[in-house]
Amino acid sequence: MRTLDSSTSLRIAIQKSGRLTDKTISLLEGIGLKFDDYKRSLLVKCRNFDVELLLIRDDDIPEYVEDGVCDLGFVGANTVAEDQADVKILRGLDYGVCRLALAVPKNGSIKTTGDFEGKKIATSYPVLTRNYFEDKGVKNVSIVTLSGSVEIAPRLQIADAISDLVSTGGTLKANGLVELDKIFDSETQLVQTNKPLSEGKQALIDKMLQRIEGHKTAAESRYIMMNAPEAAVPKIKDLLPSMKSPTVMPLADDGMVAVHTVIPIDTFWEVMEKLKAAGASDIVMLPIESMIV
Ligand code: PRT
Ligand code: ZN
Repeated sequence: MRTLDSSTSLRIAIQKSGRLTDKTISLLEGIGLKFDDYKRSLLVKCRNFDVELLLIRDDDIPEYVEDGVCDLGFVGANTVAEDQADVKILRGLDYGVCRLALAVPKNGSIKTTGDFEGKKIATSYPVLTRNYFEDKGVKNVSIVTLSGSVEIAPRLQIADAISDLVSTGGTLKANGLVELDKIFDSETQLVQTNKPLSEGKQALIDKMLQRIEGHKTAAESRYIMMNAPEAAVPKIKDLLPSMKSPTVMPLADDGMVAVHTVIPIDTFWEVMEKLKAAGASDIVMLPIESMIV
């Protein structure tokens, strides 16, 4: 284990190969960090920042960050919570979204949480599962800890029910299981070590956080352009849920203008129909790479 903060590079732990890998890399690239082939090496230097990536199993990330071996980590909230890791959660990132859920055989005898008294439950998340039953006041539950293929445990009669991560629900369905309750909501988190960091590293982390915020805002926004009669501009301005006043530019045709602005993506279709009714035409929506408001 390295001496704390002896390295000048900001070291970031990410999952080597799994559900979070590509999205984490594309987020890092999206905020301007450049890497050479990250699939071939365990430790990858960033080409344009004093950053290096350590590619490891997701289960190891909370501990590496807690111990200060890595300064930052991108990892599921489920893993951080299960490990009860002593790390600082900087922010949630809306990918790797899933939930830890309690599931039972479809036509079995367990219908409510109270029915778990004296039952066996298979899971890879013994801590979160035990906490859940303690909170519900169900004391007599045996937890069978499995590292994978948890969904098959009831059919093998290893357990009466399971608690496992669910995203689409397809795996539960395919195994004749139904969700009874949600134990924990999860998404990917950016976590930081609680060990002291140099000013330089902290400044780099702050810069990354600001860029992540800009990247997220950009992903949720669209650049919208339209043409309209000058007389329609006041009405169009009222309709636009833009963050700033729109740009209005004269067109070659007399009395016509172009209106440009940025709007939240979820308002686009509703707003577009109203803009058209207000006299706008040639409405174009474009994705935005990144933005700092
Ligand atoms: O090798 P390593 O240990 O790094 O990887 P891993 O196999 O432990 O993890 P991986 O890549 O499967 O998952 C990494 C992280 O992705 C998890 O810790 C969660 O934070 C997040 N995540 C998001 C999920 C899912 N969605 C998910 N659906 N992790 C696992 N699943 C599994 C679940 O366990 C079940 O088997 O997918 C199945 C259910 O999916 P649905 O869509 O059928 O409901
Ligand atoms: Zn894992």
